[in-house]
Amino acid sequence: MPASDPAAPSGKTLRPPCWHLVCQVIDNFGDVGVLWRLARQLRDEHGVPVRFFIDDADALAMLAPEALAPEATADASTCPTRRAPPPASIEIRPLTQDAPIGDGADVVVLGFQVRLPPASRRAWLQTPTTRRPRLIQLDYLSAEDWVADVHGQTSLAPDGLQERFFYPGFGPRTGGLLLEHDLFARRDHFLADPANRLRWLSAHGVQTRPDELLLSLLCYPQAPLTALLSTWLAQAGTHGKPHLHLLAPGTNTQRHLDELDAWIRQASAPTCRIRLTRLPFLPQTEFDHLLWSGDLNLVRGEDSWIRALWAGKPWLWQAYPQAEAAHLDKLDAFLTRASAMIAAPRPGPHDPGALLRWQQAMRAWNGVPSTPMTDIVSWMNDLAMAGQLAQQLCQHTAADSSDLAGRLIRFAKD
Ligand code: TRH
Repeated sequence: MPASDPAAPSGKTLRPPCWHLVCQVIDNFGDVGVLWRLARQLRDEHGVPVRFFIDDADALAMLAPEALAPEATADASTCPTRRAPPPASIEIRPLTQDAPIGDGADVVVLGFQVRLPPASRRAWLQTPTTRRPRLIQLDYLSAEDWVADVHGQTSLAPDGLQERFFYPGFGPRTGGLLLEHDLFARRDHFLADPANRLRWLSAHGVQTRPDELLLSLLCYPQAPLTALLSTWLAQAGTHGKPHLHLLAPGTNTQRHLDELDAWIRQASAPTCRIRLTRLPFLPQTEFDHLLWSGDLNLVRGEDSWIRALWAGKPWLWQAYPQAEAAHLDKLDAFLTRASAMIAAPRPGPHDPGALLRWQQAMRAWNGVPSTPMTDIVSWMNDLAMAGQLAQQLCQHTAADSSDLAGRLIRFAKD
């Protein structure tokens, strides 16, 4: 595993540092979603050639159909070289026990606690220390305080394998959050003309009716969806705007969605004021458009959470359910951080009531005991204020916590 020498003698072509990203799909789409987004940003904004090792090509194919085009998977024994132009590339490789991870790489990013396969580990240990690629463990996102304490720590295994831990997070002492440099410009351009939204929705099979409130939904089966809808129908269903729910597909949510569909047809017909549309699985590059099109977005996990935050529309997040309700600590940590950000003396209107309603709605959506569904309905009843709050949160978070890819590159050079 000879690591490359990007600092070639003067007069020779300099090869930009080559990165290997290693992705094991544990469940759903968060692991591949985060790593693929990172790979794209490294390539597009930093000109870094990437080799992407993944154990589940089908998951990647759904998220990024273009990634598995023949040129992306063509065999190559060295890291792709970048000349300007053409731009750097992302090559896809299967993640197997003998995958040549680290071979020719300057940096290896292991996603979400993946272990380096034994063959790569042996090769790494046999390489002279000065020529070893840097090994970085990219961990899960959390808003908890301990993240700033562990971010950047090194672990040295008894056999000499050394890894550094990179923790995404909120605030300057963490790894930050993924945010493309042009995301807000693209979002604002899309939102500037309402025709963009209608065009995008119709291109994805969604027919809206005038005055309908669009709610996009990506959630885990534990989400109290039918309870929320009954409460909404009981409290506000006969007045106010009718709903169109855009249901994003997710392997775990299919049964849930079938039940919901049946429930809506049975419970509220013929006066039903909720329509459902099942969306096809969108390429990741289209997922933001869904969130920009929603009047409110219900998201989950890790990547869609942050995309909803950047969309600046009213949103609720469902934390990935964990044993012993550990996810509720994560939710609390985020809500506490959000309060601090909103309360900090910065320009813009500040309505403590809106913050409180949003926090209560978020708790109810995550099943915190003794939080009634009416808390979500109250939040939904003032979407103008919820939108203002969402925009403030987006701006403050971007100022404090972007941009993960740039921070990761500096971290790797460190
Ligand atoms: O899918 P998620 O629930 O993913 C995860 C996993 O459960 C993982 O194990 C866990 O550790 C992590 O959450 C916290 O939710 P997430 O993170 O929002 O990922 C979804 C990704 O899929 C995101 O990148 C957006 C993308 N996506 C599309 O591109 N198109 C689609 O149509 C949909 C529904 C999602």
